[in-house]
Amino acid sequence: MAHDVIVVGLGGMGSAACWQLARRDVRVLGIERFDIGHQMGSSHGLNRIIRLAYFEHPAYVPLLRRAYSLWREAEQLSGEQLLFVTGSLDIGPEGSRVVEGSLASCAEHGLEHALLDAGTVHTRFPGYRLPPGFSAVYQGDGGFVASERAILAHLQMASAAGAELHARERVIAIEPRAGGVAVVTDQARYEAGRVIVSAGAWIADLVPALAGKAVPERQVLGWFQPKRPELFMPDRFPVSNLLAEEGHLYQFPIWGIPGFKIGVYHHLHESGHADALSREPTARDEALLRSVVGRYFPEADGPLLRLGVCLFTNVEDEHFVIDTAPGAEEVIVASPCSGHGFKFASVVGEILADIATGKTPPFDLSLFSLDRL
Ligand code: PYC
Repeated sequence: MAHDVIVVGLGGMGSAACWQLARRDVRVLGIERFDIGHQMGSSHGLNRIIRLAYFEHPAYVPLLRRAYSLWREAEQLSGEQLLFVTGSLDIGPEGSRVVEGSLASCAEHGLEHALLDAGTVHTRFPGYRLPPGFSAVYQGDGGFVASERAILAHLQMASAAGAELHARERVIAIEPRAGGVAVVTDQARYEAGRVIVSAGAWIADLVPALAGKAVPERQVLGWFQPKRPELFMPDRFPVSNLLAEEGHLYQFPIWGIPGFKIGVYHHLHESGHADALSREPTARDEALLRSVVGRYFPEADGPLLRLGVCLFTNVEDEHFVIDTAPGAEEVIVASPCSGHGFKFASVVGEILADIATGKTPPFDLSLFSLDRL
């Protein structure tokens, strides 16, 4: 066998796994169906939020702490800044699951934070204009990860440590067999001891246990040139997620291009096979984004600079899947992250490398088991 581990899909999780394996002197082959650093999946659009006061569940906080350390280590070793700290706001109507969930994570893990009312948010961060009755949990460690840069940094480090990387090669089948696995692509057949399937929105094509359970969804992102750009710079505008009546919004300060960035989780509920979902933004997409910019971020409501489409891969309870495939310990499954996974890529890569090398990861992963689905 030429390789110990094959990694299928070189997005956030797969690129981190390649690096974590290669640095352990594991013979790793990474295979990507598109180009390295492509725009068809879930990691493009410059950056992704990272936040510690995790409203989704307090069990994510220990993983986040390790993710922060690993992002910093990757920065040191690659010479690229990957993590930008701006503070974060978890915003919603008082008593909503976003605010209460964020407070629960802060309480359980002793995170320094402040609970702010709508007026105080506006005074401290004037780019925000929240309706009365909304509140926000401010946590100073939040910020964003430069997602496209991070994938390239991971792969550069993986390559320097000996990983073999293939792009424009599509995996057609994964065949577990005694003592290993065969990975069949449109170009070749490879044998390895283990395979990590981090194929994002295409994962259900390769892992039968996820068929009908990991469902890709189209998401639209927009960048708008603020009327007052100074209010949307990283030192004055924390990243945030905002549970509003129009949907669950998320936003970033100006970075990379001169625009304030906003998206809406579960945008227009457009789900289907990843190959069938349109990557073309429409006038309807722009209209939805503009309506929420005007309402909650009026000083950002200037000319449109860019629209983009990316994919979430959702499971019913919106928690991750990190597990081995049923009846096939050599097939390690990760990456249907229901749209909130990128920030964890650094630690999930390490966890995947642990599992692939027979080491028990130092985290409780029961929330992420496949059989709960
Ligand atoms: O996890 O903060 C997040 C996020 C924003 C958009 C999608 N996920």
